[in-house]
Amino acid sequence: MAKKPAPSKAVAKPASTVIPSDLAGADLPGESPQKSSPIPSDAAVSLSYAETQGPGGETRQVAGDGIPILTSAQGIPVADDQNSLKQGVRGPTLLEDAHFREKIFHFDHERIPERVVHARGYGAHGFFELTESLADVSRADIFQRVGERTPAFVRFSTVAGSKGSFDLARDVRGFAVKLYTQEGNWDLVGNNIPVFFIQDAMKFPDLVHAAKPEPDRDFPQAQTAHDNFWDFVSLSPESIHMIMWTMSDRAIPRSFRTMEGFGVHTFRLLDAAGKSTFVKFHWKPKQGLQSVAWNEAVKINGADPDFHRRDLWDAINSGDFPEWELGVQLFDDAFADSFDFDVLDATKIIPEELVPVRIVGRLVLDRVVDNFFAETEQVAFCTQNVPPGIDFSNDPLLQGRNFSYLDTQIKRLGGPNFTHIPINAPKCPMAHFQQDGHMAMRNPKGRVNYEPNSWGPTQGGARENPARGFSSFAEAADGPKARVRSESFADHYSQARQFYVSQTPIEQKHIGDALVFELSKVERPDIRSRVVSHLLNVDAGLAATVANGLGLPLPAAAVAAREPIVDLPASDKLSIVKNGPATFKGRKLGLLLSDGADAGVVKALIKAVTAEGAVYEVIAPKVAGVTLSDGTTIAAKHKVDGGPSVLFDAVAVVVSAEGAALLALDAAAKDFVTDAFAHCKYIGIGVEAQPLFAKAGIAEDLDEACLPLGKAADGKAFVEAARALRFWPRELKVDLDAVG
Ligand code: HDD
Repeated sequence: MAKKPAPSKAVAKPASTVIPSDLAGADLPGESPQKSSPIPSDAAVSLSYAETQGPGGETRQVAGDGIPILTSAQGIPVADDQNSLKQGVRGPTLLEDAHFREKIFHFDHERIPERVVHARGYGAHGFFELTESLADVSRADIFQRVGERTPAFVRFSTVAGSKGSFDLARDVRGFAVKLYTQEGNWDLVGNNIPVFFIQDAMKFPDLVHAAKPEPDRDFPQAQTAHDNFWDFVSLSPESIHMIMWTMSDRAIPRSFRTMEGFGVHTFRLLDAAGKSTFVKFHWKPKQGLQSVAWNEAVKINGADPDFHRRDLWDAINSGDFPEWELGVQLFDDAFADSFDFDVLDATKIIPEELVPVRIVGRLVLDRVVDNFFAETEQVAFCTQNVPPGIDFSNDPLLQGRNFSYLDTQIKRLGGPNFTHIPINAPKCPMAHFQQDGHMAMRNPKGRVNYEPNSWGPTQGGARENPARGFSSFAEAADGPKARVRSESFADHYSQARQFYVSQTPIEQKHIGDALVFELSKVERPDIRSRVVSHLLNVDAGLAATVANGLGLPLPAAAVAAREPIVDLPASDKLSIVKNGPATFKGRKLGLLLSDGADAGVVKALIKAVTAEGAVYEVIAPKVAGVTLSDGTTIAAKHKVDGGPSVLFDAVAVVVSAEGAALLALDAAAKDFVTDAFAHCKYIGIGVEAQPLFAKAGIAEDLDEACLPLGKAADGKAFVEAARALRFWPRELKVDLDAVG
């Protein structure tokens, strides 16, 4: 039994309020205790306390000493937030303790259900600016006035992992954009891949069940490298085109900022007369496309599971605002009828060579969220949110989504009033007669809550407007009611092949490597073999590589529902490498330093990196930093084992002879250089750094992407070389799969 405290302690107030004396009463940012007079004119109340504003502009009660007073959610000032109310010093806690009960009750309810897919996401605010009018084809207000800006919120996400999973999963990325237009919210809920796994929404629960952790064991988390996923794929040939994309480096992007976004489905634009033009939406990153290497992704997940969200947060906060162009592919019925595939089939693209992408605007993300939960977690995207001038096609995947998203938001956010949450509320005027329900925050005022009514425009409220209101394309539909898949959806391999042949050799190698990696995690040989049987319909070389990588006899090709077209032309736009950036701007250099490092070289390198519009982070034996050869000190961002090279686009090692000898003893420092080398990065090497490379075992292998940093001028040359981002020819020397 615990010892009874001495009586003197029992009566004294325990010293449990731990505000350091030097902070008590300090003016924290945004909390200046100046008095304001917010008393509404209709409330002749005299306050017994002063008021001040918190960081979000919220009013706070202020004590005589100027410190804001903690209150309960009911506004009742709190005397003690450290101890629950007890009967006797060591007695039971009392049910009467309203402050305790409120605090714990609220905490117990802090979580809402995570999204069933796309649970892990990260959002930011920005704007869309129209750069070319689409008034010729759409009456949508957002497309009318060049130069006009529309507020936007974007949420990027992975698909399969839970909310607490890691950013560099091999996965599709969500690219969901909410545009607060003057005629209502437009949600373009897309992905970073322009096709999808399935053609009919009926299959979505099966796809997602198969991809998520297996239900009995609840693993593997956030990965498709397991039997259930590949079993589903091997039995669903419609997914093979998407598989080519997810096994490519598109599924391991360097950053949200270096991904494309796609609306995926064919939508319609409608002009004022109701004339329809088909459209596909594209977001093209100004930063260029870039991905990481798979071995690197695996290590990033351990070193910094928040790699992508941190990258976006840092870029926006440093003023390096990511930007995408909005492109549209416009086409009419005649094109749709002549195209080799069905434009309603979400497993198909329309190559840009056939229908060029017309750039009509730009999306800029320039503000991080104030609060992750309030904004990123509570944002509710719904594919059915489209303003007048935009409409759906009959894509059966899109049609199913239009039901699913509203349903899921009601489940997730707990009721029909999720549009009252600021992140979801339109920024244009609204008027309707919907009312009540959980958490209703703005029921319409007045007596009239129905229409038609005869109370006149002021009291009676808003009226429908056939001219301005949303109208659907007057599409005629006929035919027997049936559960069918159109014959025009039957080709599953031709565009998979087109994607594969559009890749550079290194990208093709990565697709083969990814398939071998994933299928090597599949326990059942028959599933592995069935996947290869589909690959044979895509590309014989790829199928042979994968079969060889698995040590598997080549099976017979799967029977194709429709004979694949094998000579679709390659499309350069499908390659990441061919659409990479031209500069090192927005990238990050990892600079490994030691005490005594050559100050001239370090300073010149930093200057060159900064001039390029890139950033750098210093890695050092101690996080306090290093003292350079000229006596200047420079702070480090990471201690060596906390800043592995996988976190950087390129690395440089500038150390003194003693520093090199010290680091050569350290496994993390050796990993730093061997990983940078294995991941085909550009490496800058100071003159004294050689012993580290020698001890790491790569001194003999250094190639033309390992550049000397001997004099100040070398810094600029190094940064210019690193614009190429990766030196892929090296991979053929550092990877068994390249030779095996
Ligand atoms: Fe979905 C979320 C994208 C097919 C059902 N989906 C969700 C998000 C994105 C996509 C980006 C996350 C939105 C956010 O950040 O909050 N989904 C797609 C794309 C698809 C697709 C590009 C195919 C072209 N989705 C799809 C189908 C269904 C769903 C066929 C169901 C019939 N998707 C959902 C959902 C989610 C969702 C269950 C989970 C959370 C949410 O909606 O808000 O309703």
